[in-house]
Amino acid sequence: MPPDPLVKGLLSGDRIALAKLITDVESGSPRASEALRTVYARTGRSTVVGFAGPLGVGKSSLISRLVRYLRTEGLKVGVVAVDPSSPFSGGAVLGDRVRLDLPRGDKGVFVRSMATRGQAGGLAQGTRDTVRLMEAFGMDVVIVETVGSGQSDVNIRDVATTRVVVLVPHLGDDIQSLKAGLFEIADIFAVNKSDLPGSAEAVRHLREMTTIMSPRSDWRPDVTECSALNATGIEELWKKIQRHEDFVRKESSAHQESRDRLKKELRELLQRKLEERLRSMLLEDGEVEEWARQVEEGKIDPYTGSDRIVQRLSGQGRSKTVSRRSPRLDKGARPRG
Ligand SMILES: Nc1nc2c(ncn2[C@@H]2O[C@H](COP(=O)(O)OP(=O)(O)OP(=O)(O)O)[C@@H](O)[C@H]2O)c(=O)[nH]1
Ligand SMILES: [Mg+2]
Repeated sequence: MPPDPLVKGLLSGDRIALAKLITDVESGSPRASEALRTVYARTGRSTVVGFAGPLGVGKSSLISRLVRYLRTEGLKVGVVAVDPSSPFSGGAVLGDRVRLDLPRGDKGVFVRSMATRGQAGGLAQGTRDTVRLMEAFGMDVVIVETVGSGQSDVNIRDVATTRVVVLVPHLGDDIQSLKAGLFEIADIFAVNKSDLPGSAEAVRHLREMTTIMSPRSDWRPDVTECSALNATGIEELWKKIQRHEDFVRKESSAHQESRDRLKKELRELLQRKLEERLRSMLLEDGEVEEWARQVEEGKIDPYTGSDRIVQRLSGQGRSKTVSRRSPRLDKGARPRG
């Protein structure tokens, strides 16, 4: 098959091709999976940074500052803003929430929003795929913004190699309730709004907690202070991100994490593909359809019905031709396998 011109465009830095392929990913078009297969070998080399944290702590503002800083360093940056609560994708509603403040017309930056609706393959997979397309496009850094602390549809652990959890001074009770979840995902804590009082104390408190909490790997979460408002601490944040990226490249515990990420992705993809297969068989396979009907009509119990269907799907008891005619189920008799 000749290579898709869109893929060629993507690899040669055509922004329209990138945008179109992301739309294909969202709609679950077969062209998207083909494109991803083609470019997969070119992915996995960019720095992928996830930003999470409670509502309104300044994630988008901080990302905007970081992107501007990275641009002065000559790095190309992609941003994926994930919003599970928004029903719209790429439209005005999400645009409001993301609020990225970036220079217009900069060809070295590409921003894309993702919402639940319109995600044929699920939000997590849509995010993974979009990150990969941005990597293949040639972005040095890809930043993913998610809401919440990882309990949302997209856990940034699944998509990013370095996870920044953004907090603000005086999170109060929040920090207690979030503690466990946050420590599970954070490689770096960024205490934003350091222009407000209480920042140094929050940093001290978090540092103490990082020494008490048992680490999930050899990495102890780093704590840093910044203000997106005043543009302070941004370079420091980037240095900490790089320090973690160096760690990831060297440590075997981090390699294990990357294996686990791929294992999880494979499981999720398999689940989705098998579900699709099941759905089409429920509609098209006469035998499966008949077992289903027998259950619905109360002629056989759902336990037996589901066992028979699984046997059928896994090829046991498969008849040579798929018949629209049902297996004979005499009333009251146990169906045959
Ligand atoms: N004082 C102060 N305000 C800030 C700072 N950073 C962001 N803000 C303000 O905090 C509010 C929320 O900022 P966003 O960047 O939209 O926060 P967010 O975490 O992306 O918000 P959601 O995506 O809705 O969860 C805005 O009014 C910002 O102007 C900061 O460093 N200092
Ligand atoms: Mg935001």
